Amino acid sequence: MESSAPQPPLAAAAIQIDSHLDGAEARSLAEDVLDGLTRPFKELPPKHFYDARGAQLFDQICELPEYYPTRCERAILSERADELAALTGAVELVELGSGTASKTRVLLDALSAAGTLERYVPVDVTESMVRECAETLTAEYPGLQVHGVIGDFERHLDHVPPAIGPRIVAFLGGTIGNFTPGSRRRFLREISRLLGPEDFLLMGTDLVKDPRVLEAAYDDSQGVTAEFNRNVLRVLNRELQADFDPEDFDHVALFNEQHEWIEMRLRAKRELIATVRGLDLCVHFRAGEELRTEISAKFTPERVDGDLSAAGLELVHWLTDPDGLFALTLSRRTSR
Ligand code: AVJ
Repeated sequence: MESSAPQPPLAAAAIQIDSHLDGAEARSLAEDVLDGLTRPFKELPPKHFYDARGAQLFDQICELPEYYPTRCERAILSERADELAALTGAVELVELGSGTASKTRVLLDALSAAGTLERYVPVDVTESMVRECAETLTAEYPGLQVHGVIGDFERHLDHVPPAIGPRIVAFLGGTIGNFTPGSRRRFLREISRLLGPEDFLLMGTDLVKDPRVLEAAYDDSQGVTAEFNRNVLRVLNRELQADFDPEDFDHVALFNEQHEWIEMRLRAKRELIATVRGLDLCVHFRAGEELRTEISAKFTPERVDGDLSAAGLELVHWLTDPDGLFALTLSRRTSR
C-alpha cells in the first residue's frame, strides 16, 4: 500500500512517502493485551505508550533534569557529527523511529557541510510526524530528498528503499534497550541486513551506572514519567474499550541489577477488576500486584560489542559523553 501526499510542484520532487499501516497495529495491541494481561506476571510491551499524548509526555521526559540520555546523546552527536560524516562519507541517513527528528538535524547538518547529503529516510509509525518532518526538512535543506516510510521498524524494515550510496542507519535514543536480550540480537541482525559493505549503523545505548541515577531518570520528581507510564492504561481504555482508572496504579521504576535493566511497572493500589470490553476480558489485580510496562536495558561496552558481533556487526567507533553516561556506537557489517 503506497500513497503520496499531494504536494506543491517543487516539493513533489523532493518528497516521497510510503505508508505500510494496514490495521496490524491495532491487532498487535489486542494480541499483546490478551497475551500480557492473562499471564501470572502481567506485562505489556512498551511500544504502546506512544499515542499522541504518550509521544508528548516522552518529549517532556527528554527535558527533565533527571533524564540525561537525550541530552548526553545530543551532546555526543554535536561534538562528533563532523567526524562521523567524514568517516562514513554517507549520502543518506536512514532513521529508525525518527519521531520529531530533533537530533537528526545535527547529523544532517554535518552531512550537508561535508557536501555528501542527498537523502533522508525517516521510518516511524506516526504518520503525522513523518509527513511533518518531510515538509520541514526539505524546506530547511535545499536539494534534500526525503523518502518517508510510515510503518513499524520491527515489521517493515524490508520496505526501506534501496541505498543510493553509502548510508548511515541511525537507531538513536537507547530504544534498543526496550528489546529483551534475545529479540535484541534478532533485531540487530535484521538491521545488519539493511547494510551494504559501505554502510554503517549508528546506535545509541544507555550505559550501566549508579542505580540511584538510573532510578531517578525513570522516576522524576515532577511525576512526568509516572504519567507516561499510566498513559498506557488510557491507550487501552480508548483502543480496546477498557475501564482502567489510571489513578488506581502507582508508578514503579527500579534497576534490576541481575539483568542490568530498568523496569517500569504499574502497581495496583487495591484489589480491582478491570474490564477490557473490546477483548471480552476481565482482568483481576490483587492489591499490590504489578504490571510490567517496560524494560530499558543498560549496557556495558562488552555487552554492546557482544550483541553487535552476534548480529554480524563489528564496532568501528565508540563515542561517549565526558561523564560516560551514554554511548553512541558506529558499526558495520563484519566482512567475510
Ligand atoms: C525511548 C525507550 C529510549 O527507555 O529511556 C523514558 C523510554 N521510558 N522514560 C527509555 C522511556 C521512561 C526511553 N526510550
